[in-house]
Amino acid sequence: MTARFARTALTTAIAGVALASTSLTALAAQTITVGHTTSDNSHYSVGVDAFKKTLEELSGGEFTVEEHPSGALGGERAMIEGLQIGTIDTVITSTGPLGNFVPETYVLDLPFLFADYDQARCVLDGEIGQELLDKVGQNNLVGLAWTENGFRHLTNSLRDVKTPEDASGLKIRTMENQMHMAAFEEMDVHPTPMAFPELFTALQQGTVDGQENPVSVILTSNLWEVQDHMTLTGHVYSPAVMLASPVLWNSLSEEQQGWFTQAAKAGAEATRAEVSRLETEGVKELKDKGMTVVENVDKSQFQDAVEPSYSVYTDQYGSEMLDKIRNSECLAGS
Ligand code: EAX
Repeated sequence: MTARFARTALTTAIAGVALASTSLTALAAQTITVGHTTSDNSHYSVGVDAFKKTLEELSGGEFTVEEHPSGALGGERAMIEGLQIGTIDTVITSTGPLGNFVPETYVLDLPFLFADYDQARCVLDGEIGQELLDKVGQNNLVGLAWTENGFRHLTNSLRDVKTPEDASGLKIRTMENQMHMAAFEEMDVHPTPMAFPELFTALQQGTVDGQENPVSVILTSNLWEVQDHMTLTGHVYSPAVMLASPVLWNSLSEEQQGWFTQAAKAGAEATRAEVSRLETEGVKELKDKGMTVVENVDKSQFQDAVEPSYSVYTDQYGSEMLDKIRNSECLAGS
């Protein structure tokens, strides 16, 4: 073999290896499923876009992300179960059904616990939020990051609700969450727990009179089509969390896990920005679509009405976590 021929052969071989490894990377790009119940123009979907972009960038294309919105993979409770057995990779869910899996998170579902977005975000981004994410991690789930659903407001098809008395007797769909149900029972409202994907039809068919959700959900899941009356009760902050399957998580290197956490945080940031935008702009849009919106609500009346529901929490779980939140710097001045 001449030296020249050998060099050419070597170059060809190197090129071949380079080509093979490029196509191997392309072949090996792992598709990560993300499930959520809201629509593909919701605040969660905005978060998925940021998650996808960040994860693809950080991993240099090693991972790609496929969104399954609108409850295509089931309701939130069913998706959480899917994570535990490894049939779904990641999920964005409200804390609605989460307490059934991680009871420590119920504290976040207490009505009127947070006065505004700043307080809630501050608690979730701090030590308490991390402690709760760690608890999630002890229950065959992985908590990637706290994200956001938003303050929940009451809607119904029958009448304007200005006071708790106006709400009395209404049949309201709630999430499958015992703290929310307890609060509504105190208001003499009949709570009907139901998975989100069943909600639109239930409202349409009059199985329930109303429901409660943040502005973004009411707007982007078209609930305004089947609900005429809205009251800005803001009766409870609805946290959301991005969860991963332990089956996925345990297959990742530490470096890869870091990419997922970072991407989930980027997703949460984008979601929060969208929630904030829609909190005001969305109300205007809902009015344009024909909803009557009771905006100036005497929240203290609603707060007084639901206050006894706190004992449902403290009787079962004590008051340590609740006191920790109330005494945290995030709530100073409220
Ligand atoms: O997480 O079930 C609900 O009402 C939730 O707010 C919704 O699915 C978004």
